[in-house]
Amino acid sequence: MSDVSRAESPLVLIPAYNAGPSVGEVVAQVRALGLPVVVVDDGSSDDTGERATQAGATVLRHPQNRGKGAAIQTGFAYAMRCGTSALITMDADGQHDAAELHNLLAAQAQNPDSLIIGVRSFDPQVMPRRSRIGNRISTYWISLFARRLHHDTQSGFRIYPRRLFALPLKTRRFDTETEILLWAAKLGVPLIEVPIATIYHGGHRSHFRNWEDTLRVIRLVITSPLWRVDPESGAMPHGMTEAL
Ligand SMILES: Nc1nc2c(ncn2[C@@H]2O[C@H](COP(=O)(O)OP(=O)(O)OP(=O)(O)O)[C@@H](O)[C@H]2O)c(=O)[nH]1
Ligand SMILES: [Mg+2]
Repeated sequence: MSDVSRAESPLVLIPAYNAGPSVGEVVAQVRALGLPVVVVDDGSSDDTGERATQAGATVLRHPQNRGKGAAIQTGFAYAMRCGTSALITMDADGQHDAAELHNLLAAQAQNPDSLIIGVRSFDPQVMPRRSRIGNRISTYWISLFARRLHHDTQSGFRIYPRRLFALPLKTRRFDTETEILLWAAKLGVPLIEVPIATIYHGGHRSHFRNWEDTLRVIRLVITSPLWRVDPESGAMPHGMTEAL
């Protein structure tokens, strides 16, 4: 039995959209560590759902594509129903190495109420230019607005503590992971960063739409100072903590 399967088992969530060629392998690697996996198949037109099921995941399906953030929120709702104390997210395209789950889980075991983020290197040797520029700019500005230092704000390899499962999120696409970072900072949820490998496969295909998704993130970040947390109770707006 591996160290991971002996640890308290959080749930692994893999948001997936047309990830048929890679999702089965990702699920199989995580299942081999003894962790439960849920894949949110976000209206894929390929065999993403079938491949994930065959590899041992529970598959939740959106009939139409709603975005990575919407899939993460479906995962949060599922995690709350399961009573899971923490939710791990990994990408479906093989850019996260399941073997590194040990490191993230070790950090989470020592800091169970923290947000754990796998941080990639932005070294030109390992990250393509386009991604490097976007990642550097977003990490700088999001750190400024979050008022704490982040080293990789776009990484999807994370562990979310239960406190973040019911945020009043307004976004649905690639901006959701930023919205969660900003809320975590506002709520004082500690941030722990863990180095991970930077993996770009040959023939890499991104769903990130440069202009559209970047503009969404900018709009979100510049409005974030207006979001309010009740200073007395530390509660989130809309009574969201009652659901926890
Ligand atoms: N559920 C869902 N998942 C998505 C969607 N778009 C992307 N994803 C998943 O989100 C993960 C990251 O998407 P990518 O397109 O690789 O974006 P990225 O990793 O941020 O960008 P790159 O650095 O270019 O790879 C992958 O696991 C995708 O399957 C979507 O519309 N819905
Ligand atoms: Mg990717």
